[in-house]
Amino acid sequence: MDAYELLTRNAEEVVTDEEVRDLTEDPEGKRAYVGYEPSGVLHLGHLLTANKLIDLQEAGMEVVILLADAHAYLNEKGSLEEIQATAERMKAQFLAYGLDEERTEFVYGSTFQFDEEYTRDLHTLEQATTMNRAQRAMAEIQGDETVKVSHLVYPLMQTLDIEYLDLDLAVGGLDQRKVHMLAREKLPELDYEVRPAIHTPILADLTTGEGKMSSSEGTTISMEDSTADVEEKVNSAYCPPTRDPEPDDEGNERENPVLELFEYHVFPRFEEVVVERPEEYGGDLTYEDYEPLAADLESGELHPADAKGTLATYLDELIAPGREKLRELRD
Ligand code: NAL
Repeated sequence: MDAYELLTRNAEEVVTDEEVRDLTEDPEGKRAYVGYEPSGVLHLGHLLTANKLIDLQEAGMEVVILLADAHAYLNEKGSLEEIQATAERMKAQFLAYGLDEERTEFVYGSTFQFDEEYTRDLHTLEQATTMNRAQRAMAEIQGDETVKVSHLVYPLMQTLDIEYLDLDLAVGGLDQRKVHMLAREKLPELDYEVRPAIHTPILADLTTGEGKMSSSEGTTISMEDSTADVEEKVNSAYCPPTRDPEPDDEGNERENPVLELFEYHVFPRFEEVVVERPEEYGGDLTYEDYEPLAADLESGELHPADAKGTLATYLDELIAPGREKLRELRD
């Protein structure tokens, strides 16, 4: 796979394609970043962007993971000390998941975000941005609770971080796109450069196929889950024999979350997927790509129950090293 393909596969959006193409001319040593508000346990949402980071490292890029402790504080996730303790556990799980230690740098936001020059730039950015614009940039990240001033400062700091970490590429889930668009518009006003961005999709809830998979509501899978937990969650997943399920009775859009997990979590990390079946049910099926598997589910060749059993096995293998790490940290 060439660098352009590695950077863009499974991405929902690339801003802009031309800028990302330029980057892939010579990716060796270029720096991509992703930021996370620290949380104690990684779940499939974190791991989707982590898969993209692994792609970038394979293409020769360096990855900077911003442990966004000050951002988590602004977003009311606890005291700064609590948040930092959580971040250390997060770091260990990322490495266990398969990020290349040589090509991964972890940075705490608070190590540079309280510096004088940064603070001055932040105030300049505050002058340059309307409250309405900042609020819209934050809407997808913060949800619809009461908006505090801290929630408006948050996207401005995320904008400045792109400059202060000296990065060539921003990576994030599609929920970060409005912040990245704000950054593209505002950084030049401070005479800083514009950076391209790659956005990964937001996957649907496992049980309903609706809305977005998250740890706070609905069902996701985390590094804390046992093998039995993974099996149980995947077995109760919504999995009609189609890629495009009909909307539900209230008109809510639905996805097939089992197929999404194969596409975005399993195939990028395994050379092949084997569905084990007894001879009387047709014997084992082997897939090297997502498309034939999805086609077999649609045609009836692959039964949803077999798809689920196989998915559970592969997801369990992906989270096993992180689960082990968490256990070690606890003992
Ligand atoms: C991501 C987050 C916070 C600050 C960042 C700064 C620079 C680059 C990426 C960053 C976390 C992200 C979230 N907003 O919703 O988890």
